[in-house]
Amino acid sequence: MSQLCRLLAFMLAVSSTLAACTNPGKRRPWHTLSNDEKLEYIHAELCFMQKPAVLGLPGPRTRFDDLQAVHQRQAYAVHFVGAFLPFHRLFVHAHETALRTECNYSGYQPYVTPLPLYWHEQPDAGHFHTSAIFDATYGFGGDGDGGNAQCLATGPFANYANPIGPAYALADHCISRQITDAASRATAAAAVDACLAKPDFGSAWPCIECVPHVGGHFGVGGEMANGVSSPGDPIFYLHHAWLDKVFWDWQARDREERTTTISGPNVAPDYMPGFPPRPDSIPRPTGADGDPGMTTTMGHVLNMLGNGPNQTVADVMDIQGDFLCYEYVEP
Ligand SMILES: *[C@@H]1O[C@H](CO)[C@@H](O)[C@H](O)[C@H]1NC(C)=O
Ligand SMILES: *[C@@H]1O[C@H](CO)[C@@H](O)[C@H](O)[C@H]1NC(C)=O
Ligand SMILES: [Cu+2]
Repeated sequence: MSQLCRLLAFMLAVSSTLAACTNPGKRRPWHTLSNDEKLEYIHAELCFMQKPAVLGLPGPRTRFDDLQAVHQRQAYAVHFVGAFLPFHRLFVHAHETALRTECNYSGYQPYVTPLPLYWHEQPDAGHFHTSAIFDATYGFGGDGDGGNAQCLATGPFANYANPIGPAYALADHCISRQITDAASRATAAAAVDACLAKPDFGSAWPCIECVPHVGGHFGVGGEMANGVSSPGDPIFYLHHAWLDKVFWDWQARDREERTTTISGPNVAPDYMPGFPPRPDSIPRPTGADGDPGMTTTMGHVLNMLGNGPNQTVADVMDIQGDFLCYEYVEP
């Protein structure tokens, strides 16, 4: 190699080092936050629930609704497929970025205050009812009110008029919950650890999706039990940040291999348990979006329907890469 080439190679190495993630934001478990920090997060979410929608999708009034609509319209493209975990990683990141950039949420300041943003569910498994996350003052509010609609009775989100859902409907309704302790058992440490022990993506992903993922959704119940409109309950984002930690904990056991490979189908089955049937107004995903065939690849496009640029699976496989830069603080 000539002297010039050596110099160029050196400069490239330095610049890619500079571009990489050197100071990751910290996602902390909810229960370790002070009351003031909890309120700061809730206020940012309430702000997000007042910002006018910008994506031009059918239904949304606010930015909060915008993101829910992205999930509603993409439900058949991002569940029961290989891209389930990468898409939800990007989706949680989009929400967190929006709170920070659109609502001045200062929790995300990697160099100052760590980012409080996941619900450590294992200790609450089997008794979600008693979790501090459902505190009416310093949390997400409690259970549904017991009426047919299971509207939130207490807490900061009790009066939100949500125009997206349930499922594919576009009609104002309350945020609902129906906390179900038995279903929440699937979030237990033993269930999570069984997924962490899986040897490859093709077995780890369905384990995470079908066990702790389902446990949290049905453990909270109401809107969260609806696979299509579940981001209508703001607790969705803390549940999915936790699942993202589970995914990352699994990836970190063999980081090189598990951030560079993916598998699984790219088209969901027509029948998906927990998901209402797809109406004709939602196009059937064709799947091979960036993939050469019917298997999810690193080039698979994660479509955010205009909420920021699309990313590929490869962009989000490493949470400390060129695009994402955060880490999880252990509980
Ligand atoms: C965020 O901070 C900026 C600058 O201080 C301010 O102009 C803006 O109104 C704030 N936005 C919200 C939603 O608080
Ligand atoms: C995102 O991906 C979808 C599907 O490939 C495409 O139709 C859309 O134009 C893309 N959006 C952006 C902003 O690139
Ligand atoms: Cu989802």
